[in-house]
Amino acid sequence: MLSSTEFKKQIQAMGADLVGVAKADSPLFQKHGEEPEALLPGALSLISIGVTLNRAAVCSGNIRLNRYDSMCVYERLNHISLETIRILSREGARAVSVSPYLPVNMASESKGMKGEINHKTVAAIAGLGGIGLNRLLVTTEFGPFVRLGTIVTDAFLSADQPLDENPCDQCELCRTACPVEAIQEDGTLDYRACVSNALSGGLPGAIAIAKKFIGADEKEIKGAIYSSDFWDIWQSAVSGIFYSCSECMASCPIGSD
Ligand code: B12
Repeated sequence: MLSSTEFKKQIQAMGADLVGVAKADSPLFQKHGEEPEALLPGALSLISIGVTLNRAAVCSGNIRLNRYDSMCVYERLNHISLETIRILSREGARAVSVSPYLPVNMASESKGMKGEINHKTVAAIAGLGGIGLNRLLVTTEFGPFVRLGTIVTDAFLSADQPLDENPCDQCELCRTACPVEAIQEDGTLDYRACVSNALSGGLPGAIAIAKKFIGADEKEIKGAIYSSDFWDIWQSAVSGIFYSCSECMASCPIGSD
């Protein structure tokens, strides 16, 4: 039988900055459109893991420093998830980890806009932070400067509680900072606006370039192939990191000293 406290310490020792546990049957999952049981029949617990981003890199205004930081953080999350599953397996439990970003379901209904499970929702239920106006998980210690992972297991672990108070104080700096005004007053996100800006180096950018080939002459095709946008998409494809914007995160003052 695993002790939750000891287990969390083990996960922290692997490099996690935040760890929390949510009960798979918490009514909050259903309320926010999540179904842990669909990922692992018999699921009892979800382990939420946060690894901090480097605020200096995210706020640098240099997208390559920002992306490289994310690459490293995702590698750490992958490593922690794999090792956590191995520990659980040795204890006789089953577990699956949900990718921190890709792969996601690209099928027509969600079109890549919905994770296998939403890590922010799991993290909020596991008490890591609250959902901020910027629509990110905002923690007391590090603000939104964390990337998240989730492990679903049939091991019973004692659960943490959601925070009583949301660390986001609705200061609106994220709303003002968003270059495409995607954050609405009521806290909803204009996904279309965010995607076209934040994913210009990803699939939406690739589709925009592919469309330029339709009915184009040789000169226009060459123009598209030799454009910096096309080359950036190639770079994103080989590195696996394609976000071009983090302004809603970079503008958040929470957790800075
Ligand atoms: C699809 C996706 C996107 C989409 C959609 C964004 C979104 N709001 O979900 C796009 C491409 C626009 C996007 C952009 C970004 N993303 Co993104 N994205 C994802 C991905 C792959 C799935 C998220 C998902 O399922 N969304 C579905 C929609 C419906 O969820 P939602 O808008 O958040 O709304 C739900 C919750 O907020 C919840 N909820 C609302 N209030 C409350 C209150 C409580 C108490 C609870 C429990 C739940 C809850 O209910 C809502 C309805 O289901 C996740 C990885 C993952 N598997 O979770 C990363 C992820 C959410 N992205 C992340 C980041 C950092 C970004 C960007 C900053 C880009 C960047 N530089 O990396 C921007 C930020 C945009 C923004 N302000 O939201 C991080 C967030 C980390 C954090 N601290 O929160 C994640 C978790 C990746 C990771 N592993 O860390 N992303």
